[in-house]
Amino acid sequence: MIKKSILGLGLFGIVGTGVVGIAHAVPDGAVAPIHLAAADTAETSTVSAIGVVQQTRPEQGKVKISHEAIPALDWPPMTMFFRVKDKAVLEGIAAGDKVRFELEKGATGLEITRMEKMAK
Ligand SMILES: [Cu+2]
Repeated sequence: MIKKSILGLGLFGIVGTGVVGIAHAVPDGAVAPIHLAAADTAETSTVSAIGVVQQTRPEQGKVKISHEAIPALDWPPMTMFFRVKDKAVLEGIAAGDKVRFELEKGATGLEITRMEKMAK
């Protein structure tokens, strides 16, 4: 089952209106700098998702994941690159791992802040 948690309502209000659609229009490998017209409040919104790692590029701070649907973002299942907040997030993670990860809205868009392996 997909577990999701949303801390705060900010993400809904900001990316729930189609901004994430832009992220998904980006070709494989590219990371779009998405400007989110966020409020001044330094509110943190976190979304959890599950997927299977396809490729890690720690030196680029990126990871390719076939993720399950993410209802909180209105995303269907797909394979895509995500940016990680810190390459340490990818430590111990390899292609083929099933992972649960957390997405946060950073200065330039969504990025993965945490990732943990799940039992297969
Ligand atoms: Cu996606």
